[in-house]
Amino acid sequence: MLPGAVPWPQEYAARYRAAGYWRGRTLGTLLRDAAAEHGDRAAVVGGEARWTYAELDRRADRLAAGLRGLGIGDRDRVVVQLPNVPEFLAVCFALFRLGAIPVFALPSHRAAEIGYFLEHAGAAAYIVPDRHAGFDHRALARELKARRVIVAGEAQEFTALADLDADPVGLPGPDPSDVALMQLSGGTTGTPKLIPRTHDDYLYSFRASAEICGLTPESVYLCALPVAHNFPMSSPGVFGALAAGAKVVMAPRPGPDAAFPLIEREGVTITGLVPPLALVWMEAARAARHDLSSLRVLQVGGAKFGAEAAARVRGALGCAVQQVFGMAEGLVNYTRLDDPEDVRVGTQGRPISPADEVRVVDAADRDVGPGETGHLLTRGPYTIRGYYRAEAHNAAAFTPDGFYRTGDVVRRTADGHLIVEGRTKDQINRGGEKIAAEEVENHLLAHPAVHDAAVVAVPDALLGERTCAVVIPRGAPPRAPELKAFLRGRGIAAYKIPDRIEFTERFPHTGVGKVSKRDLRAALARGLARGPSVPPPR
Ligand code: AMP
Ligand code: DBH
Repeated sequence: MLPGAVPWPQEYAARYRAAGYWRGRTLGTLLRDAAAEHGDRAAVVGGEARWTYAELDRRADRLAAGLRGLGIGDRDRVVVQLPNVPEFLAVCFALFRLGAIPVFALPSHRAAEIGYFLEHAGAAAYIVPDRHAGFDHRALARELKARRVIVAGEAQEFTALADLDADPVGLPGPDPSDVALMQLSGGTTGTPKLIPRTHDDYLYSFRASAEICGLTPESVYLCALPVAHNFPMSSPGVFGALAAGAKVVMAPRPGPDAAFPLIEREGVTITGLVPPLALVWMEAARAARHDLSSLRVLQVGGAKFGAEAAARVRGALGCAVQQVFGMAEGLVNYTRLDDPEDVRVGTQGRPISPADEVRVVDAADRDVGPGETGHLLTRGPYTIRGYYRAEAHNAAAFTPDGFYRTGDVVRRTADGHLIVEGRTKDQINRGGEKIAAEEVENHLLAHPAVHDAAVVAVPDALLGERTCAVVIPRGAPPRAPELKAFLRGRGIAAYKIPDRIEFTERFPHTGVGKVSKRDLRAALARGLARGPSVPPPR
């Protein structure tokens, strides 16, 4: 196991192998097998490219040889920050075959996040597009003085991905029980956490997901969300689609303008969206000039999709809704396509695996009864036992017997379906994008006119939640736009910039003297927004 990753205890590993969940295969061989079976069929479509399975397999091999020529090899971490392009898949499979470990950054991440990933992962290389969504990723690479920058596109002084093309070489391939890739956690602390997923566990999660979602070689999966997210990557996502011999269509943007024409042209059968996008799609479909009739399943997850909205999917888009409640740490719940209407609309589903252990507990970790609300703990064949290089944090984020404390508050129905009721983690879920309050607070505290800061969620009709930063100024309060510009200057992703900034003279406190975010949210709801001279109501 990669040093810094936490393995499953022997007895659990043995159990998961014996049950056939872990099959001792690597992600690199998945594509090899698929190419042998579906060689001439389309594997991925994006931009001008349309690659068959044989073509994707060949490109992965040639790129692996090229990367090896650069000195990238077994267990090297490589930060991959690519948008939804076919090259993303070639890069992934090349790295998997080398035993190198992609660390998946989002295209929206900037200097603060990328600098941290490069450093914390001890990255050997950084793979970027030239420009994406108006941003020059080479300039960021330059600013960060990243080692071995590889550019998909115009490389300038860096290495062009297209030039990493060499005759395939025999590679021993990694150990299936070792780390294959790292996902990012939305996190709750000052720094994002890296989630090490093994070949065995990740393969199982998306193979089983593909089965639950009914994927076949005739399916067409539209990757609408940024592919680096765990949801479009593995639930069942692009990897699950490839495991099923289906076709992956890469959408450059998730909005109806880009997605609807692709659905019509490629005959898309399934896609996954976060709730705000699902609402936008449903609205746009009323006036759509495109034929969406190929669509069979709309998956919605990342944040809670309300029952009223879920009930409208069939009428608006002519397809079934599937709720997905997952986490990059592992556990994924799905409503099944043949579940009764009340389950598909009113719950967030049940786990993938019979071996997923789910506990709903009270504050003292005692199990609560069916239908009662409590904290969700989980352990299983594809849920990590620890974050990468985070020993102290792991001690709090996992129970001594290895259950992951999800920070979600749920209710479990008598027949085992989960309903998400809220969360205890100090995080904002902004339409599926997770924001750790502490991370943004730390950046705010770096401003000379900020004495203290607390970042909380405020309800929002479209996004579900938006972020509000409440600031106690030091002296004259700075202007809100100036604070936002300051945060952008700190190099954080745009989705973490608070939507709203309010000033106050003091925070409400809990009994033990911590800032009471619950009271702060309530104060905001009552209209804290009256300027810096008004203390929060008691
Ligand atoms: P992360 O750990 O950053 O991958 O984020 C996973 C978290 O997203 C979960 O623990 C939930 O808080 C939230 N989440 C994901 N899907 C749903 C859903 N369908 N309903 C409610 N919350 C969700
Ligand atoms: O929000 C998530 O992280 C998520 C949602 C749905 C996820 O990781 C997943 C499915 O796999």
